Amino acid sequence: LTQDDLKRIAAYKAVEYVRSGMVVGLGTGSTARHAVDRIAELLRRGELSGIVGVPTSTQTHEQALALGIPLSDLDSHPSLDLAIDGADEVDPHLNLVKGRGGSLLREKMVEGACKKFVVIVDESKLVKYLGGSGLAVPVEIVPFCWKFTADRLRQLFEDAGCTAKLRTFPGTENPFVTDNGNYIVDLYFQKDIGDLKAASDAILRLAGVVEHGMFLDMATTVIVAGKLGVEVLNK
Ligand code: DER
Repeated sequence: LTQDDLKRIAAYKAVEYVRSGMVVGLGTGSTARHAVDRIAELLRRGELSGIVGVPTSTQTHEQALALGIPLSDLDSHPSLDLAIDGADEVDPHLNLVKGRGGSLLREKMVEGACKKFVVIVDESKLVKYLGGSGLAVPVEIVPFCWKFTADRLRQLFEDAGCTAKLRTFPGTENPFVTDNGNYIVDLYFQKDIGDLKAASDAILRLAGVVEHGMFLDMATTVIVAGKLGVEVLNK
């Protein structure tokens, strides 16, 4: 079983939660991609009908459009039945890090507006504490004086050995720009940042910050596909 097989297994399991007539948040990334494909397949086979998809990125919008999934948005559907999306990290309390694909703002808006948020991961995403994988916790910031904001973010977590790095397009010095025209600063921690709610509040208090990639107390179900099988974790 390759890692992509595990992603597909988790995604197909999540799509079992989709009922005909639902408004479904469509996630972004290599795992969520399989869920979007599966929903389209079941619509084609007539096993699902009347589904409306609300995409969490232009990337997912294009994928779903090409597959013929009827699409809408939060303005028309302020409350969704279900959202399915991947994650970069999952801690034991089902708190998440998301956003390494750069879509965290629209993901958090859509997934914050749904009754049920089903997260799909392969087992490599499970961590003891957020930031624990040594990979980034993304923060979406306005481009104006981004150095100032990046350094304020770094100072917030000085005692956790934080470094802040502007995300650039791979192999270039050009800043990555999100679907919303903003930049992303990736925060790297050497130690556990402890109280996640306090960390979230401190980040969001900085005027230059738009949103961060810690999804606290948002997932209702996490489906973990591993070599030994699939585990369904409920809040
Ligand atoms: O960038 C994102 O928020 C993605 O959903 C990410 O959290 C998971 O992407 P992956 O399924 O490609 O690992």
